[in-house]
Amino acid sequence: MTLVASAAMIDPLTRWAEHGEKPDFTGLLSFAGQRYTEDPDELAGADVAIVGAATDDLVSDRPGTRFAPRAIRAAGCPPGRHLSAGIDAFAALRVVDYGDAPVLPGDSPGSHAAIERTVAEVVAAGAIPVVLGGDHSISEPNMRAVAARHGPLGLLHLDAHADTGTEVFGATRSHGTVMYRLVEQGVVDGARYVQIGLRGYWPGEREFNWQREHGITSLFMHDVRALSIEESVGRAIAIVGSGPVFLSVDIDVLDPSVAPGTGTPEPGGMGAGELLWAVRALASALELVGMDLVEVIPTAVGSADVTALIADRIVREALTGIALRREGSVDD
Ligand SMILES: [Mn+2]
Repeated sequence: MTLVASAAMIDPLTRWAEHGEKPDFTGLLSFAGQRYTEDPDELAGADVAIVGAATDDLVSDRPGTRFAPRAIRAAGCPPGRHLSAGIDAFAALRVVDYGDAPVLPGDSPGSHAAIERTVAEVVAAGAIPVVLGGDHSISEPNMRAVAARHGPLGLLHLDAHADTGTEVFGATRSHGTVMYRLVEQGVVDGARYVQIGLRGYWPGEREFNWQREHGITSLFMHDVRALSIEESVGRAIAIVGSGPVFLSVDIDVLDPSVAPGTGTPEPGGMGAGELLWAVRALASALELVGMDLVEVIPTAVGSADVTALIADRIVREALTGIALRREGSVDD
């Protein structure tokens, strides 16, 4: 007799239900212990679906973000009430872990197509896709799938790097060209695109001139220090305005002392408290239609990994912000 896989949804918390809580280290590895399915029909009624995009073929420096979706899930903890925001996002929202897109090592066009198809299934169900990268190039299929439904997107891009190169070492498809491509394709509206946290030595005048021509706003890390994170986020919200917005968080916006597990680290970045607050505030103030969190390279297994741990918390702040917004309250 052959066992046939059923498409039923699995709730990893069920076996521990009588105890009220599942220990972090055991049970099916799903984001925050949420229900897991790979069946698009089971997405009906979901508010948010987590998708892994475990591919890193297009990086310009250190690889390893293919290991991040599993590591971020392993770094998680069960749901609970946010002590500052006063809400449990997992009680307020129906969050489903939709598994990983069927990526293939060494085939970045095939992997990107798989990510676009998987995210399109989430979007078709009316849920917000939250995609765990992967290198930053995965934002291209992710945002293309979201924009196919919502039209040109506003973009909040938190990153040490602008990612608006036309090529990196001659490659036009790269984690360093993704935002250039998305604006040129009309997926992102330059006038509603704000970058926060840029620093270091790249890109150059040519790229920044192109950004100015497209009305893109850059809040450099030195601007964030001078203005405060609160004022920076306030300005970004005013520029992006109403209408569909995508939030793209590159973990390297954080200082490498906070999140050392990333491919192109740049000293002088944000602190954890600043970024976690910013993500929640943005998600509660804006009409978020999609998100990704990219460039996490796990350096240890499970909750021992400091970078995967903060990656989990970044997604939780976004979910808490979305839950606050649906309740009608804005985080300040
Ligand atoms: Mn990036």
